[in-house]
Amino acid sequence: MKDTLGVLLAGGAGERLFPLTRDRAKPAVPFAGQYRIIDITLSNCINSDLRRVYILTQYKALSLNRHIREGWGSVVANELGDFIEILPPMQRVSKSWYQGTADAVYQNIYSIGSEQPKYVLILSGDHIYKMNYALMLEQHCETGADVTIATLPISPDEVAAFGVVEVARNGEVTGFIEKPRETSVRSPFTPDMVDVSMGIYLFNTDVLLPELIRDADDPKSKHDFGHNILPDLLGRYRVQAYNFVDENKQKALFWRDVGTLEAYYEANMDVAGVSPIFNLYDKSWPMRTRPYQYPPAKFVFGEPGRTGMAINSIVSGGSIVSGAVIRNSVLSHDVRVNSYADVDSSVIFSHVNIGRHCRIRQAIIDRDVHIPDGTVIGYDPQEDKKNYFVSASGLTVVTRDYSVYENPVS
Ligand code: ADQ
Ligand code: ADP
Repeated sequence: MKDTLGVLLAGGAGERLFPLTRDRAKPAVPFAGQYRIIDITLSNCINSDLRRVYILTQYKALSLNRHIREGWGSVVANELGDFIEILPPMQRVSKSWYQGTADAVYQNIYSIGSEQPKYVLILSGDHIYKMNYALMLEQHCETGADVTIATLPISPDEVAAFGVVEVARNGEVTGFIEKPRETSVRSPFTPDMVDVSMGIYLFNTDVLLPELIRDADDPKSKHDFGHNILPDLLGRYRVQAYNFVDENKQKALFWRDVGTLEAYYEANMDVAGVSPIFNLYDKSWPMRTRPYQYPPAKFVFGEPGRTGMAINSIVSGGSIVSGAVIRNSVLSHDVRVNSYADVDSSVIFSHVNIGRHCRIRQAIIDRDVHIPDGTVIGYDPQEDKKNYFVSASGLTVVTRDYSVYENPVS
């Protein structure tokens, strides 16, 4: 891994996570209470002993920058040549903003080249999974590949959101189609499934850099890895698939692109559950984040006879649940939930105050929102639509500007 440089793409607009990405980049969206989504991939890097990582940002990066600087800047020792560092768009190569993912990497080609890595691992900032990239590198070296694409088998109904990878029995990639509406391609390893790209690519540097330059000169290109770079490699280079499956090589390991509100919500519900698929308490694969100096979470009787409690829930430091009941929910730092309130199946960000007698269900409440006493959220979608953002699947999202602060329901 010493010869590998990580390049983490963290600049997408995150439109499908709106309104949570209205004021922040998708990788900076809070996850599982005390983390940000990007912490999961960065933890994978550290756990895999990948110690040189550039993070490419572009969109609303202020809170992401702050998080990386305060949380990750000192995790690796710069004096040893290791770093986890944000590369903001510098417009060194071209005068425009990044056109696509390949352009984002191309525009940082000098910074990448100056590190002289043998391999470059391209990663995304919006995935929830535990992966040892060293195993991918091991396979890459063993097979003598020029490029290795991480893949996993999914159902054919879901291919429209992914790059479909056609793989031969020996693991060689023979076709790549970005986000087709449907496909007749099937996995050679997992019956009736389709191997798709996880958006994780390991390149020999001496293949990546010339390919990026070639793509940059192509006026017809969208400058995107999935649309242009990967399909164009086939036939010219040896491209292998790294199948992200269990030891029996049958079942896909857990991996989620949390780029939609529904996927993001489900991933939070999973970690709060009794037996989560994505276990944060797994000591063999620790998850890191920025250290916060909050006091411990506290649960107190509120009004006489009212027990403050939380079950099947994650409650982060600084929060106080006073005479309220929290079920199946995730609370970030410094949340207050007051007497007679009932919070069920919801994700509550930092510094939220939930007033007395509030009933909140299937909701995501963004940071700093003050919910007045008696507010009901998540029980009547038509009513919720008047004040908040309601997703297609019926999740209610309350953000600062949608706050009921000046428009109490009760
Ligand atoms: P998507 O995730 O839809 O598909 P994209 O929106 O390009 O692809 O995002 C990939 C990553 O790059 C994200 O982390 C995003 O934030 C970041 N990004 C996007 N535009 C960027 C820019 N201009 N500058 C910097 N970063 C940027 C991709 C692949 C599919 C694959 C899925 C798996 O294209 O083939 O199946 O990932 O989720
Ligand atoms: P996060 O919850 O992601 O940490 P921050 O509170 O750090 O978000 O916000 C990131 C930046 O965006 C801050 O400078 C903040 O002032 C700004 N910001 C957040 N919400 C709004 C808003 N509704 N209007 C204008 N600026 C905002």
